[in-house]
Amino acid sequence: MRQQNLLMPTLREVPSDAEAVSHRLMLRAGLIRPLAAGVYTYLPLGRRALRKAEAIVREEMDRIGAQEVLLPAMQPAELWRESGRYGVYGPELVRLRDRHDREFALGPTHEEVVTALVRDEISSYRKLPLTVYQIQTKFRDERRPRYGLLRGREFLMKDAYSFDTDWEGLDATYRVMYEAYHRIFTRCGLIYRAVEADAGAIGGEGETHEFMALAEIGEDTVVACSGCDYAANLEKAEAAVSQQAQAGADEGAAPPLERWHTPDIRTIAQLTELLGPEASRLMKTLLYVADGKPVAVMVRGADEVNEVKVQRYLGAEQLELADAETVQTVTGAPVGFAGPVGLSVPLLVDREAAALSEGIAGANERDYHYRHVRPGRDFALAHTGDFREVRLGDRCVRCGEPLTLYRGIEVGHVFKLGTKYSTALGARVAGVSGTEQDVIMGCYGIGVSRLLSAVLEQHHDEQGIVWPLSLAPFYAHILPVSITDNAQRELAEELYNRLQSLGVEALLDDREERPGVKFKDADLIGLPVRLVVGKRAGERVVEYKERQAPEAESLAVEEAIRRVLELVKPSASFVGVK
Ligand code: 9G3
Repeated sequence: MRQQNLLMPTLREVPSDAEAVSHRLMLRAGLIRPLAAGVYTYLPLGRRALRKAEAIVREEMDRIGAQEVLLPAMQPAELWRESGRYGVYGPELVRLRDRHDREFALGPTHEEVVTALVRDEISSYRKLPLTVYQIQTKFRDERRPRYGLLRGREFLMKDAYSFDTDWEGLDATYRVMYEAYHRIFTRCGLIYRAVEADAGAIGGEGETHEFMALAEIGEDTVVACSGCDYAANLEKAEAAVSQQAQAGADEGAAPPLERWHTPDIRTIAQLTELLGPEASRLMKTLLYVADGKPVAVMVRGADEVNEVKVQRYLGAEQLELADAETVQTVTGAPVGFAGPVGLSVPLLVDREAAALSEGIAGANERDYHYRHVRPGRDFALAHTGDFREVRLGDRCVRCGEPLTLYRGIEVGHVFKLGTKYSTALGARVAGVSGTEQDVIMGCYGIGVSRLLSAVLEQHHDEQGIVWPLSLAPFYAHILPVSITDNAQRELAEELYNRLQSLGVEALLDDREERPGVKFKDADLIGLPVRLVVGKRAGERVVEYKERQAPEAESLAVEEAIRRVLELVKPSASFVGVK
């Protein structure tokens, strides 16, 4: 490709509304342009990199025998009504009416569509197991699209769906898909972790894992053990129970409950300040509304409530913090004085808080707390469990070693769905014995466009993008220092033609620009290797520099070509995999 013609509008200035480094780089290097919030145009460089990511995904899906299909984006609302999800998703589900006023959704995912396909086309167990996949644009009207392709409203996803006749079959399919995901993310040059996850609204009856690319900008938090391979999304992660909680509340009698006048002490911080070392005995009670019903959750003062764990325990569809008015109504006191004693709503107590022999808690009365609150004596321990958020300093539930926490970008998510959709939509097969049975499903997603952003979050430096070979839009960047110098232009053209004919995708910077501009742009778009044709063109000597090498090397053009092939060939041919 000749750069003079290439549609690659680079920017010197960093767009102010782009907070993520990958978003800034994609805008500056001319990979994407915004059309609307969370809606992007892929310019040639961005499209080429996206195609490389697709090719890797496609190859690994084909390798495990998944069959590529292309499902419609326009989905009849009836399907979503049959699955019961039409009402579950609010404004995030893009809805439209066709010319006959029939209701449709623009597909955010395709469980309903693909289950209906299997229902209509497959009736015998002999056709199973079956896995189909697509690489297709999804629509989710995010309230706050941000960080460029990291959270868009229209994005590219590979979504696969598996259909088995029994759970053992699903377990096998899941494992094969899981391994394929490892190959995909490794080939994309990502640093990532597979973590145990929470199935969230998709439901499903089995395990689920997320593939998290490590990046500070990531919206997810990963908990990983330093001593074993335990790793989980913070939403689901659990820590070892503390010694004290293991020992259980010591049976020693606690002093009697004592009301304590605490005028205008409303926050845990103020209480912690006031209590000094006694703050370790703080009992923090928060009021929530779960599917419209108030519920209280108590954790120790220094802990945070893990709302996903609470929601899962309650089996609630919706869970949100109670507003001030509800707190007043339920506890009889304004926010800041809620406590477990005398509560009229269900109380979930984290096992670490339940293990306190005595504690300080709100008295459910303005300006009053209780001291010497004893779990089990002063309030019932009807619901104790793991309701706290894991935090730094906790120990691994498996091996007891310290846990570490870091930010991650969810680039993949695999689920064992079970029969949630096949039962709802009637996808059944006649089993071996002729009995009808609902097919057992799994679903497996990769955010292909999000993957590009995750790669750039991990592969850049001060000067710009540093493409991993596998995703680079071009491999070799040929820069004649002066395009008006005949010797330089001719040698650059020769290099360009020879590399192209050797199957190395090359970009020739044939612009009449100052050398400094060419070098800056080359560093910004970050192709793997740069070949500069300068003053020594007459001797057929060029400068060879890999994007991350500190220095360039002067090489005879034949040697330079050999080095490019050595660097690029193994990854340039997708067809054969070693
Ligand atoms: C919706 C809307 C947003 C959604 C969903 C449905 C996420 C929804 C979960 C999944 C599960 C898997 C197959 C590929 C891998 C992920 N956001 N999910 O179901 F209507 Cl508006 O998509 N689907």
